[in-house]
Amino acid sequence: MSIPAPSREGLVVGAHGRHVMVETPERERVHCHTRGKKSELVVGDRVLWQPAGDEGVIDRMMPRRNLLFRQDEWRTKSFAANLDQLLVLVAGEPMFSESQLTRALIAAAEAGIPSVIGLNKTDLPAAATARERLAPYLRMGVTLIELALRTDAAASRERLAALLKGHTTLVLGPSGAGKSTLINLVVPAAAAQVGEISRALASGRHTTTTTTWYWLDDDRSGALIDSPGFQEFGLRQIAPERLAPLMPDFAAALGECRFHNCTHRNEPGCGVRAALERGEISEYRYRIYLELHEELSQKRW
Ligand SMILES: Nc1nc2c(ncn2[C@@H]2O[C@H](COP(=O)(O)OP(=O)(O)O)[C@@H](O)[C@H]2O)c(=O)[nH]1
Ligand SMILES: [Mg+2]
Ligand SMILES: [Zn+2]
Repeated sequence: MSIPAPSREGLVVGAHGRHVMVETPERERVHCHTRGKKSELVVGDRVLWQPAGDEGVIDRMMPRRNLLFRQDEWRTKSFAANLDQLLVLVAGEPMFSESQLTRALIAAAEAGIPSVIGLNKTDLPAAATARERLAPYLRMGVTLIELALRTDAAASRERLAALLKGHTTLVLGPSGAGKSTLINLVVPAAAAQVGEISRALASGRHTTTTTTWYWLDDDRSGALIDSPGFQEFGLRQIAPERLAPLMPDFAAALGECRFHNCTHRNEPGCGVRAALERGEISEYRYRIYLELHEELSQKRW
């Protein structure tokens, strides 16, 4: 009678279908498979696995601390699990979409993950407009760090080091904001780290289309996760009445609403609308709220 080998611990640093790259506490990387047809595993997951020849088989996933995901009408897409923080990287050129930024912040708030906004390309004139657009976010307590990743690399690296040290950080942002520049600036041998995973998982030539884990240094005292999918940021997982509590500027005004089930659209005695009148909630944020409320109130299938 053979005794089953004890399970070993591991961290998911790459996932592609049923193929999962697991890193062991001894820093070995093992190509693992999941038993089922589909894998729920995402980068950042902790797992128990068993060796099977040169490769491994996943036994199970450890409980998650959190999971950041997006959900549209048709499907759910996960970014990563067990995150300490989200860094949303934006720029004035190309000018970021405030709606996308808001969606990311709401999804992170729902998942219980703190967010930081990084404004890149502060060397460009368009940064002034970007700063104005970001003012409401600063007022509501979001941390903003200013960066010029290409033109002032040294100062940017220093600011990022303080933010990233000892944490697992997911970086999201629109195309062109400077995510690749950021990763190449703070991750030693970034190309090598991603190459190794994508070769093993055969996840295609387009390495940026998959979520990637990067250690910040040899001590593994922190990690960055680069993930695509900022564009279509569906929030269907959130009930419409959960929206306002997840938006800090709205949440601050909720106590003033006359009706406890106020939707903040046209009810009398609405604290949110009063805050809007007083300029404490920006018109743009209010418009995004109405849009999202409408979107999330549509029939679910
Ligand atoms: N002017 C300026 N350009 C930058 C800065 N950082 C990155 N870029 C440029 O912005 C473009 C997009 O950067 P990239 O890192 O590829 O963005 P990604 O699409 O988010 O990965 C590249 O041409 C970069 O050289 C910066 O601080 N200032
Ligand atoms: Mg890129
Ligand atoms: Zn209200």
